Amino acid sequence: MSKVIKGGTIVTADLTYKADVKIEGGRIVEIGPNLSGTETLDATGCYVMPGGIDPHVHLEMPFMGTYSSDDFESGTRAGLAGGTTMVVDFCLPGPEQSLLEALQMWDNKTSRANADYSFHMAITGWNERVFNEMETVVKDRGINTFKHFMAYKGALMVNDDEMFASFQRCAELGALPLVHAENGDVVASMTAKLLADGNNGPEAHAYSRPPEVEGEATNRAIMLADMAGVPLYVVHTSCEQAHEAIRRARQKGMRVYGEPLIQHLTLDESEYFDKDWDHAARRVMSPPFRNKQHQDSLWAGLQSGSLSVVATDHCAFTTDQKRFGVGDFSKIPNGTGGLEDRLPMLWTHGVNTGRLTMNEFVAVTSTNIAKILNVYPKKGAILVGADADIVVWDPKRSKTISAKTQQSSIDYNVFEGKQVTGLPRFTLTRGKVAIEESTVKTKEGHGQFVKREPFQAVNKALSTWKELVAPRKVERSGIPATGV
Ligand code: DUC
Ligand code: ZN
Ligand code: ZN
Ligand code: ZN
Repeated sequence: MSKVIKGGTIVTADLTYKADVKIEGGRIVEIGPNLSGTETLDATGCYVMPGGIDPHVHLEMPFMGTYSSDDFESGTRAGLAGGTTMVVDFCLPGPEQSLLEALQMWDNKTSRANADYSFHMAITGWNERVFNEMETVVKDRGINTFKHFMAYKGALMVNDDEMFASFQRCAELGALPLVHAENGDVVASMTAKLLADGNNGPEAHAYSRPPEVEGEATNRAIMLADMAGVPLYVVHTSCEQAHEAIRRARQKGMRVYGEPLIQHLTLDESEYFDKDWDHAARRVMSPPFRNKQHQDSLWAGLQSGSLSVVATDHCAFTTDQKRFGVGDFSKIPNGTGGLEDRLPMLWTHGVNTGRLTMNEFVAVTSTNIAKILNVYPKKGAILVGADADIVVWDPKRSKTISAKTQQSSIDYNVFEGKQVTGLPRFTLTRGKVAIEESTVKTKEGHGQFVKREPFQAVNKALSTWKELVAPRKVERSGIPATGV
């Protein structure tokens, strides 16, 4: 049994050319003109691209007194409907829970996944057991990324000493640390002040976490990563202050990667001033939406390459869940959806406007993150031997985004009413057609865990200042007596 994607134009992160793609056993086996196979998928007028990889999702996540509503079944189905063929979720150990116990819980959520997935492991506390288990997580479980929350004080947040220790451990293990960069102490104090002053609506959520708290934390994490001698990945980069810190670090030669979200690129803070409480609360996420200047900065970063990846932080809560926060914005579960809409929205607002080339689109939705996560070219590539995770993209297909027709299980969509042009004709997950135009053919349980090897030591080179300040032993005489 073989399939041939016929008559399309292949678009990868570096090339655009006409060729057919032949698939067997879930992998690409041949690329070239005039191929034939048992089954043909017509790609006339379409671009054949590596499926999207969303490295930042929270499916069925226990958070703020509830669980995010999309699980691995509906979440991966939503992804496939929008051309995304792999997701990476965050495994969050609870207080006192070991990393391996938490992983067991996360494994148990995935049996109905429709597409391939992987996990990042969160470091939510620091002790000898965590230190030891990190090695097992990397070497035995194939997880080479560790997430650190610099916010969510009293819950997920780690302090600087813990984060620095974990960064050093990542360096030893060939793992990549990730940070949610917001100054959690300052957010907590601003939240308390806003509530005490009677600012309890969803707009106050945005006031409680201004761009400065993100810029400060991003810069701090970068400096600590440099001291630890490890690269750094900054999730949901939403503002110029954070982007500026990342640009500066990269300019110095540091491997620091920034990840703007499709929501921050296309929606702004005016959403919080809608008179309707539900409208604003549904858009409460951290970091919050920013103004136009910050959006321009993020687009510029994608164009110039100072920002590397577009993700979603898909963390969907229903309107009823959002209403936990009526009268106290700090109780509104933080999170928005986006898995199904990331590629169509980025194509519409990036490629169709001329801000991004098609090749840049593939780079920031798939190939760059495949390389950063060390799964390239199994994922993120149209190459012989790669997994046939492919989106056949019809640049002429349009729709109006609506909760009524989405795959996500929630009752609204933050992009409701937005027109997109550029949609999948087919989405294939390891060679299986999961989406054919608007027909969903996903198969529960098809998704597999993707193991990710640790990085080579060569991926550690950062600035060299440590040599300049290496402790130097000084022999002294004449030490004054004390306590006399
Ligand atoms: N931000 C959100 O909005 N939701 C999940 C976690 C996060 O950091
Ligand atoms: Zn976060
Ligand atoms: Zn509204
Ligand atoms: Zn997140």
